[in-house]
Order: sequence, then C-alpha cells, then structure tokens
Amino acid sequence: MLRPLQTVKKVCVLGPAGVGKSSLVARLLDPAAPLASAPTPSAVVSRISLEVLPPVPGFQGIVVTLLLFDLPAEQLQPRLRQSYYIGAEGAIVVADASDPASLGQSVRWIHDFHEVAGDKPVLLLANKVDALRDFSLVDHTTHPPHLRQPYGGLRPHLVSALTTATLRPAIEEFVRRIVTTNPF
Ligand SMILES: Nc1nc2c(ncn2[C@@H]2O[C@H](COP(=O)(O)OP(=O)(O)OP(=O)(O)O)[C@@H](O)[C@H]2O)c(=O)[nH]1
Ligand SMILES: [Mg+2]
Repeated sequence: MLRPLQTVKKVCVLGPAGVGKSSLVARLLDPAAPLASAPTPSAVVSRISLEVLPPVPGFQGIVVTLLLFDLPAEQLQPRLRQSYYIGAEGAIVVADASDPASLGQSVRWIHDFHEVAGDKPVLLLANKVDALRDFSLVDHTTHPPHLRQPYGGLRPHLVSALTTATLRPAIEEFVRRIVTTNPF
C-alpha cells in the first residue's frame, strides 16, 4: 500500500517590522488566533503540517512539516538574522500592502535571503489588504499599481492576517514549489 512521504522543511519569514509576519504565522497555526499585539523579541520557530500532492513516484502525496522561523527585523542584528537562513528551503517575504515603500524594500529582503541560502523558492506576501479602501480581492481593477507589479521577479500575493482565504492557497502553492525542487 502506498504511504505519504513525510518531510520537514525550514522556511524563514522575513520583512520589515510591523508588516504582520507573526500575525500571519499565528493565522496559519490557528484560524481563530488573535493578531500579534507586540513586536517579536527574538527568532520564534513554529511547526505546521500540510498535505500536498505533487507526483513523487512510489508515494501517495507528501506530508510537509514546515518549520517557520519568524525573524523580527529590528530585534536581530543582520549577521545573526542571516545565520538563520542557513539550511532554509525557502522564505516568505512579507510587506505591507498599504505601503508602497515596504513593497519596494522586499527586493532587498529577497536578495538578502538568496545571497545566503542560494536560489531557493521565495513567496512574496502583501499583507493587510483588509485595511485598503475601495479594494476588492476579486476585482483586479481596484488594486493600486504598486500591488500589480513584480518585485525581484515575484508578484505579491495579496493577503490579510485576519483570514486564511488567500493566505492558505498561497502557502500551499509555495510548499508545492519547495517539494518539487527537493521532495526529501
Ligand atoms: N488590519 C490588519 N492588521 C494587521 C494585519 N496583520 C498584522 N496586523 C497588525 O499589525 C501590527 C504588527 O503585526 P505583527 O504581526 O506583530 O508584525 P511583525 O511583522 O511580526 O512585526 P515585528 O515582530 O516587530 O517584526 C499588529 O498590531 C497587528 O495586529 C492584517 O492583516 N490586517
Ligand atoms: Mg513579529
């Protein structure tokens, strides 16, 4: 009988202070969790398991345990933060959807990660879309120009830490990319 392949992947969660990194991790762990209310004092590691179904011969799907390293921007020295990138299979770079400058900064975060971890998959999230006025997730014409363009070659996925609606599919697609690159 075929069994799922079990694998563990380290992923770093990066971005400027206050963009919602910890709140997004909390939402992934628990659909009812409150948003984070204080800056993260140091690196925090959370585990979350997801089932994905890429075609790996001899296995029935893959159960991926993500080790999410939530790395606060301001509380960690750059050198110390970069040391957490070692061994990571991917990164989630978070920006604030209402702040074009924070989207612009994401290019630096993507580059910073790739410099240490190599050419591993990166997911770019533009968070807090709930705070945008006259905005509809389904109607692209309501999206401001800074949310429609790529940064470091990546288009931002529009999410809110208040809901898993677009967050969960974005994470699942990202995890599929990671295991397609390296299933084991
Ligand atoms: N409206 C709204 N507020 C959010 C969202 N995500 C986070 N927040 C709020 O934004 C503030 C910062 O969120 P955090 O999750 O602590 O941000 P962080 O990126 O982890 O910040 P550091 O740990 O300081 O690097 C908090 O007051 C959250 O409640 C969101 O999607 N929508
Ligand atoms: Mg935090």
